[in-house]
Amino acid sequence: MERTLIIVKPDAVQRGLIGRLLARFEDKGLRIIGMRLQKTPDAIVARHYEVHKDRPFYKSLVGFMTSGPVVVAAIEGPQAITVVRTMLGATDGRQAAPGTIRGDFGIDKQFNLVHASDGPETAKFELELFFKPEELVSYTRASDAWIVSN
Ligand code: FUP
Repeated sequence: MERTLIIVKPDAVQRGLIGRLLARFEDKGLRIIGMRLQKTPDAIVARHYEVHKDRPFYKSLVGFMTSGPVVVAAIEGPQAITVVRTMLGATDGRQAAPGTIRGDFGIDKQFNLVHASDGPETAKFELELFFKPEELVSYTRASDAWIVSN
């Protein structure tokens, strides 16, 4: 089992896509173990995107990510980090394959709907940045027995 962090970005919230996007993760068999709607403080977004701080798009990206509410969620499942990244598709909606979230819902690089952690270390860092330990809930669903065989 792995845990990963997703952010339903401001463009997706403004477009009324929260439910449809979260449903994709539930449909896949992944479990939401923490979730919150929030306006993210500049300092948190700056830490989250610190790796990009010298890139030309950084200022615009931070402005976008703090422009309105987002939904942050912790998601659990077998190889969840890779599975969720695959579900997102390429960064730019114009290149993202049909069937992926960005391929199906977007046509832009910045307005690309959902963020997800890109590896185990990033997932740990981002989960700790957005959630206190007690905000993550360990549980199983009745359906889990029919989603993962062993
Ligand atoms: P991803 O891992 O697919 O979310 O993309 P990156 O970590 O490479 O980039 C983080 C975010 O920066 C992207 F979601 C969108 C934004 N970005 C731009 O706006 N312009 C770029 O050229 C590259 C990334």
